[in-house]
Amino acid sequence: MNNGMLNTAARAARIAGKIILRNFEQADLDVAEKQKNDLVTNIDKECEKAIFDFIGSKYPGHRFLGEEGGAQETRQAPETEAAKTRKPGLGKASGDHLWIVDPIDGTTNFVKGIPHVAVSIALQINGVTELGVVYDPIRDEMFQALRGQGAVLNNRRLRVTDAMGLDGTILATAFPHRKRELMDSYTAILMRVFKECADIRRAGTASLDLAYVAAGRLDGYFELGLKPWDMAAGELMVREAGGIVADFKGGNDYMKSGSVLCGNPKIAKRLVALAREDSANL
Ligand code: 2AM
Ligand code: CA
Repeated sequence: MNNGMLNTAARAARIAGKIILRNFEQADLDVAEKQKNDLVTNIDKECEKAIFDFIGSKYPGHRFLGEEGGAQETRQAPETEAAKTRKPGLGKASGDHLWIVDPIDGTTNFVKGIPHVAVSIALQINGVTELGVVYDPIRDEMFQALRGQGAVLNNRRLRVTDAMGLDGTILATAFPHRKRELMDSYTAILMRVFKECADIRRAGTASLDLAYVAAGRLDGYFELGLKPWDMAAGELMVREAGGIVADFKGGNDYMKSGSVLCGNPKIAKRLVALAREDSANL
């Protein structure tokens, strides 16, 4: 892993960001429902292709997991001429590089013309997230994280807040719109949390919720039913900004379970304490 890969991720995110801006609030969007209450547009697909093509041209042989490419499906990057003629045994086999991409996080916001969307790109090497970028094209904010080297927003170093407990904090969350059967557990947790904090935001773009926690704009965040592409980049960002990311039981299983909470160590600990009781099926 190197800064070149982080730069590639950021450049790919800007390419997608331009496509998003060009199509924001345009009337001719082609909107389809992937499943109930889960939208995809022709622009999500165009952005994903642009990201895959750009990264694939730099790193042939890397694999991709994109929201619009199907959850189970990974795609081989298009091979360059150089890669086709490369002799076996030369260079490191690169099948262990997996780019996890959400081309438009906040598609529902995008469709409704709500200016709160992001491009999220992470790279895992041998299953470890090494870098993440979350790009907000509307505000031109580029959040970037490199494992072990911190997180930045447009070159400013990020740090989670120093809240000592939930009292006075502003948190973010989202309703389990993809998993409505979890609504009762979720509501129970939400009410316990709300009693202790100052207020809660629900903005609809998970990657930005995570990036905002990293940036200290929010004190914490919790949500369930997330997919890997919603959180892969943002969760690294929170950790690199000094935060803790956990599942609702306090473990590390959030990428698999989709239940995630975060904040500084004190906030994360308190959120786990409030979530644990209802976390049996989360
Ligand atoms: P998406 O736009 O990439 O699908 C987690 O909340 C994620 O679910 C969000 O980052 C967003 O990702 C999607 N999402 C948020 N609110 C939603 C809603 N009301 N309906 C459908 N998808 C939503
Ligand atoms: Ca998306």
